[in-house]
Amino acid sequence: MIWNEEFETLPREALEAIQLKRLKHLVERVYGFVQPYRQKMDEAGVRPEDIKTLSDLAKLPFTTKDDLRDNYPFGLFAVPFEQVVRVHASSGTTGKPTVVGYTRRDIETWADLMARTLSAGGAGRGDVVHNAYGYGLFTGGLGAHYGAERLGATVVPISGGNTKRQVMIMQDFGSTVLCSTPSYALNIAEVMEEMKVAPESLKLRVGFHGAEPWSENMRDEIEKKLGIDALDIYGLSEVMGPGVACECLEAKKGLHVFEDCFIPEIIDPDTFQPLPPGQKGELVFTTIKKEAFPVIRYRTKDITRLIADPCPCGRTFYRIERLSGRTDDMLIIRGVNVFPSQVEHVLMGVDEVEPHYQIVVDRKGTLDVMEVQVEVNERIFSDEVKKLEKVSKHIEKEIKEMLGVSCTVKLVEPKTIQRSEGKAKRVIDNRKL
Ligand code: DLL
Repeated sequence: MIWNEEFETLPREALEAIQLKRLKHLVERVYGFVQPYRQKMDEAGVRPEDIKTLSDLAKLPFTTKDDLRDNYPFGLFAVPFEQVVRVHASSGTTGKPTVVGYTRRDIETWADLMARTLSAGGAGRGDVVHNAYGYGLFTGGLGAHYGAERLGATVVPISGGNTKRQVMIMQDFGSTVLCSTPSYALNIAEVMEEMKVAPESLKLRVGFHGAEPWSENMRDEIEKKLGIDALDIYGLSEVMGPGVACECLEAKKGLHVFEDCFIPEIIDPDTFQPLPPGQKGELVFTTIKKEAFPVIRYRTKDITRLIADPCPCGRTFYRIERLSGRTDDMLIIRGVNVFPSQVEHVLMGVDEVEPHYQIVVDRKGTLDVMEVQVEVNERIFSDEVKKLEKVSKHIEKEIKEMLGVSCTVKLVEPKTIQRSEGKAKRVIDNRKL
């Protein structure tokens, strides 16, 4: 079902006219109100009136996570602060998170985009939406929540964790729609098996899964084990949260980008030149409808390609192919974004260890596990085991507090972690998706 027929099936020409109008308005507003954007545009020698066609977008400077860090927490907001009714945050690259804001109208737009997303999988009034995305600063929980309410569906705001109870609630409440990360969907399926709950005894029909990389194999497994259609949904906090792009039930191939709100570009990550549909590169977004926290040419670091072919569902929005990796070293562990530099930041604050470390990620069953191996310094190496244990527990606690994800810390002997001969290999990711 198409939630917003008028916009989602716009002929290309009409869509591009709307995009251009919104883009011009955005650039003017941001140039006038947000000093760091003005400065970057001045440095690049481009003024709002230089944006005459959509291809002029390429004249504008990129925005990166570093810009967000440099203007932490609210320096890139584009409305007076009293108009901001909500903030969310995601992982920054070091100690501070990346903060984003929403006006009342942004929240409305977001709810509408999530209603479009859920509609694309056939959800609507009368559905019971089991929302297992985390509630809080993470955009997943509240994003899906507002979208489901906008549809007129019944939301169960269960958030993550306590999986046995989740299964019981899905059974008792007759949940028909599941919103969760793909790995958590598999976790639920596994717990159902343990509890001897057959998928047929649930009313689940469709799942909306995203926030982390997954594969067609994982889709098959989720669909088989839960007896549902599993759809890929994509988004990022800096651009909106979930509700940036979604698959449709008809094609289940590629995610429609809500192009009336976000202009996607694919760039070559080395030359920064825009690439045509079909070519793989880094995904870049300009938000043309957001008020509080618009971004211009935001480099997502996600790798995909644009699909311009028509889709059987009737939506005219271009699609992006399932995400196939990142150009940076960000990891997603149990749905939480983790930068090795954040781990390093924690380790630098601990006297007993050296800045030589490695992060080993694995998947045990359906759960991601992270081990941080770090060298202790000579001074404490010969200390008793008890003291070493205290150090590793302390680091585990610090990492949990800073990153919001648990890990085990393994202290290793001085000079045992392989030294780099160039770029240090900080991460060994053994997960097979
Ligand atoms: O993960 C928003 C979201 C919530 C999307 C719920 C979908 C469902 P962030 O925490 O800012 O926002 O993380 C954004 O997660 O740049 C991608 O690298 C990754 N990501 C999100 N969706 C997908 C997906 C939310 N479907 C980062 N496939 C993005 C692969 C995804 N990676």
